[in-house]
Amino acid sequence: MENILVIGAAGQIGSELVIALRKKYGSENVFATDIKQPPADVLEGGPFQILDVMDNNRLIHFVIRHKITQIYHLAAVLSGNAEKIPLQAWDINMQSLMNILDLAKEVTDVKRIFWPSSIAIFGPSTPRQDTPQYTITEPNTVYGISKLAGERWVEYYHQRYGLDIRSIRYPGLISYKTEAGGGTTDYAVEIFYDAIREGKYESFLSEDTSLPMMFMDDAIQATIDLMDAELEDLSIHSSYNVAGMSFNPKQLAEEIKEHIPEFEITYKPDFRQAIADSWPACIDDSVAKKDWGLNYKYDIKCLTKTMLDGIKEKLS
Ligand code: AKB
Repeated sequence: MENILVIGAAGQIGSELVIALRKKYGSENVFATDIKQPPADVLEGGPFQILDVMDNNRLIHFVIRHKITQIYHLAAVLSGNAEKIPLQAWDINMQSLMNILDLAKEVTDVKRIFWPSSIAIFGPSTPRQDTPQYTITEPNTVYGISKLAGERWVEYYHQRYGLDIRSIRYPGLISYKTEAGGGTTDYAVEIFYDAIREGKYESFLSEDTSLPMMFMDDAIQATIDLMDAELEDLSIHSSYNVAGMSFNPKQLAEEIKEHIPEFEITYKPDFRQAIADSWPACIDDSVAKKDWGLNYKYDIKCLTKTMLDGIKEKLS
């Protein structure tokens, strides 16, 4: 039997992952935690506790008391926000990961960990098209530096202590349940809300800025598939490239216009443009496909319809 701890359960990924894990493992066996209150279905659908991953003592007690066997550590300061508070973001992103890794080394019940990395580990010197699994990684953002350092530590703990830690380099994640907070790819969520509420959107990225993106259902499925894979099938112990789909703000706006013909988009790039320009436009995810069967259900058309329908229902 698995006892699962999700850290960051009120966030964009956590609030949907908790629901999927509870379906798979049983509501009582998935412990949702965060420093803030999660959506009602997470709060009411199983155990939830306020827990700060930076509070190492409480974290260790929690893991021992609940005989935790798997940890999903999703708490992080994202790229845009991290540029506003660089040292604090570095501290939160790194110290929280080190707390988990060191705990898992000592508490033998913990058998498997998931920790998300990001396309942010790549930088301006990385090839932008079909970015390979192994390539130049010279990120120039605090978030990217923290994720790259995290990947190195994750692999180190695997090699040195035999820990089973699994990771995906998530592209921009798009969902309507919980709004994203402080990322560079957030435009691709905001645009849907503004299209429905205002009929227009001012994009903080230029019209031709292509980035890899993924609908949340595909991201949750990929996470679960990677965590279910046999350890011996995994050739990567840092983090797997995952591509999703690639599009730019102009292409997304055109898709939205298919549903809302009067929708208008304008462009006013801000500091996040430089971050986006340093990231890949599209990713080569062949290693993940080969090792654990990564696949996707959503393309830009399906994503657009699902987002518009989902937000309309949520707002009504
Ligand atoms: C961000 O934009 O910071 C995140 C990411 C790509 O990791 N969505």
